Amino acid sequence: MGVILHVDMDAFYASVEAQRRGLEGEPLVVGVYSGRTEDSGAVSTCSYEAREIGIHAAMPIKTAKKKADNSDKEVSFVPMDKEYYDSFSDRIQEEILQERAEKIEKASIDEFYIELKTENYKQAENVAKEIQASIKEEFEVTCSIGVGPNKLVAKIASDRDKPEGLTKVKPEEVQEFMYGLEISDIHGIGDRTEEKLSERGIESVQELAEADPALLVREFGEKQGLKLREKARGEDDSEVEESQQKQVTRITTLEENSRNSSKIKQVFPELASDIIEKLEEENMDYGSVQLIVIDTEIQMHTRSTSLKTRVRNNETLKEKGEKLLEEFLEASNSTIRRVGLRASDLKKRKGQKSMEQFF
Ligand code: DGT
Ligand code: CA
Repeated sequence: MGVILHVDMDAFYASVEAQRRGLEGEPLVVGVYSGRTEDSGAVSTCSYEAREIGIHAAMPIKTAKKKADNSDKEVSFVPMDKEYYDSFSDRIQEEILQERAEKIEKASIDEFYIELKTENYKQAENVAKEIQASIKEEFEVTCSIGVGPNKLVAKIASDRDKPEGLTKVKPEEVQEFMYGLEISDIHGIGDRTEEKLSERGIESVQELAEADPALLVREFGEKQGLKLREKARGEDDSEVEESQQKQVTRITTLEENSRNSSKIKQVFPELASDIIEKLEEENMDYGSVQLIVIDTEIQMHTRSTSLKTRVRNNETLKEKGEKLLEEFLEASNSTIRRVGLRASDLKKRKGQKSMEQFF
């Protein structure tokens, strides 16, 4: 296995919103508003500048606003726009990370594991620096990266120095690195487990790494007991799993807001052929079609349908999209502002490549 990188975006939703609104370097809070009253809801995440005045994820918006009032800074509150962050994340993956990875796994909306071909840590560190610089230049947001011999160590390392950190742990440094942590720094060891360990006199990572396996097995069962000890030793043999569930989406804004299906459908041929072009490039077939509708209230609606077999064909995409549109308009009285199609449940086509790629 080559060296593993774990890339974790800094204050992700907040950084994306700051970039979008030209508010970089300022306190900004992304809220999930429940809509009951103007301020009901919770903080999804916030910029590091907002963290400095005591605001944090999951805090009620009301509390966050009080903190903002008590500081001398101007704090921006913006609503969460998950779809936008999703496509931002996909673009970072497609435009920056993919080409540098031997294998890549999207672990969450803002976290990626990358397996490199190289076994050389200096080279791996350079790739990490390059990724940080490119993301900053192309997308105007930052990330922290951990470099290590496996996913476990790389992930913990990416957390050590945030924002814009780069932490490298070579195989011969793993023990020292792990022993410098608290048990709670190790991902996947929860509060309950930590408590149980503490009851058994195991309070440090070193104590866990050197614990009697028989005792751990007795307490936590064979599988989990041994796993805990391995984690404390920084051992992890899990693979970087290339995600198969990719999708290709194209959305467009209508010339004018509409509920007229034959008018709306006019944009489908172009959306479909853009999607098919991308699938050609990737040599992939799709097994599911989605319609995406954004109404005049900026609400997003989706409808989807699965196919019996995977295909890569323009007509099916268009026809399924049209059918979903008819159904949507029948069931809803929204007026449509933007419309999109998505091909998902994708799979690489086996066998020969398309003629175009062949030549
Ligand atoms: P970081 O990694 O400490 O620099 O900060 P974030 O904001 O990137 O935090 P992370 O990596 O734990 O989560 C990634 C994104 O997931 C974050 O930007 C917003 C979202 N998120 C995290 N926690 C919550 C939460 O409690 N509620 C909601 N709605 N979203 C959350
Ligand atoms: Ca993050």
